[in-house]
Amino acid sequence: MKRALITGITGQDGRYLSEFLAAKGYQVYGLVHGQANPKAALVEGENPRLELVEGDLRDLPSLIAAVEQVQPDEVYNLGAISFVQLSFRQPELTAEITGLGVLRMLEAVRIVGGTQNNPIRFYQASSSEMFGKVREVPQTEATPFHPRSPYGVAKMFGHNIAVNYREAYGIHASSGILFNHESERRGHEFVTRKITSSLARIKLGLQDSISLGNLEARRDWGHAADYVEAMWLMLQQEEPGDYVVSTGETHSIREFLDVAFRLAGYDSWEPYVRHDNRFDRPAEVDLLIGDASKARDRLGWSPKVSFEELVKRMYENDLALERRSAAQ
Ligand code: NAP
Ligand code: G4F
Repeated sequence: MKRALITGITGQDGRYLSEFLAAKGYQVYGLVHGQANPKAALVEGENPRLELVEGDLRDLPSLIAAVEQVQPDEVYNLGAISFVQLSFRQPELTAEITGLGVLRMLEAVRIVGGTQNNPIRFYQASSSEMFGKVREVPQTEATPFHPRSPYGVAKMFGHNIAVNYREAYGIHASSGILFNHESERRGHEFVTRKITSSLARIKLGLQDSISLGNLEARRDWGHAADYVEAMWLMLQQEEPGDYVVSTGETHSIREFLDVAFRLAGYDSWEPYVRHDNRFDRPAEVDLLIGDASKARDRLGWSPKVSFEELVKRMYENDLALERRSAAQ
């Protein structure tokens, strides 16, 4: 039975990846940080094949201990401060966890190493946010980086250090340059979930309006359950590498609002949306659209959930959740 260690197990992607790997027959271990982390019980309850281990991406000894304890075949490094807006307010913490955390996890893998015949394979959760002020459209693995946030800068460090450990120490380290992926499990701070959960509350008469920042930004949005498959496929390749993972479609926040409000039975979202400059960013990423040809050709990967289906799933899930909590 293969063994996988996932950092960021309590996050959106960690939860989908642990279920995906368990279904493939893996014994799955998830790294949980903090004292009495309130999300630990949730993820344990969701996946009976998941075992939790303690550790923090700020603390190398705890990572070495976790890798020694688990003896994984594969490590998926998903843990991060992942909210771009927070990274502007807490840039040092972001650099510490999202940037240096990658170096620490790679060091733990290098030091513990695995067996000679079966060295540990490593996945790094890189991000389209590294493209930032985009140099070309669409973006590929060869597009130069120009990050626009402390988060993007930290991810660029993580990406480059993974490449360096691959070249310097021969570690089987792959980076997935994943474009935005959302789901029914997306954190409420991200714009898609903020819209679908607020819309569900508006529909039920529990809320009057949604306050948002920049509506013109464009993102390439897919479903997280599709994207975790690409992570796994990267680690099954003979040779490690870097892959863009995206849908190849881009939509503005306005278009997301159009689809969501139409699905909820409204003619227009404009009466319900307010601009609040607290949600504007000091520097913005205006246009993300990925070219995932390499992932399609070498991994045989393609996204299955369309933009419309993604919005529908998120809205319907939030409507059911809000109905349930209103009935209690
Ligand atoms: P997420 O929901 O924000 O999850 C982040 C995870 O990191 C959480 O489990 C969190 O644990 C953990 N974490 C935070 N600080 C930590 C620390 N000091 N030590 C150990 N773990 C820590 O993010 P996601 O959407 O699942 O994304 C997964 C990864 O992919 C992240 O690295 C993100 O930056 C990257 N990514 C995401 C997207 C996307 O669109 N979702 C796109 C490209 C790249 P607690 O919740 O318990 O604090
Ligand atoms: O949903 P967002 O916060 O996601 P963002 O910044 O694209 O980052 C996500 O995707 C990255 C991949 O490209 C990941 F690496 C990262 O970890 C994260 O998962 O914001 C999307 C867009 C931005 O342009 C933002 O300015 O929506 C705009 N926006 C407008 N109003 C808003 C809001 N974003 C948020 N969070 N809240 C608003 O009220």
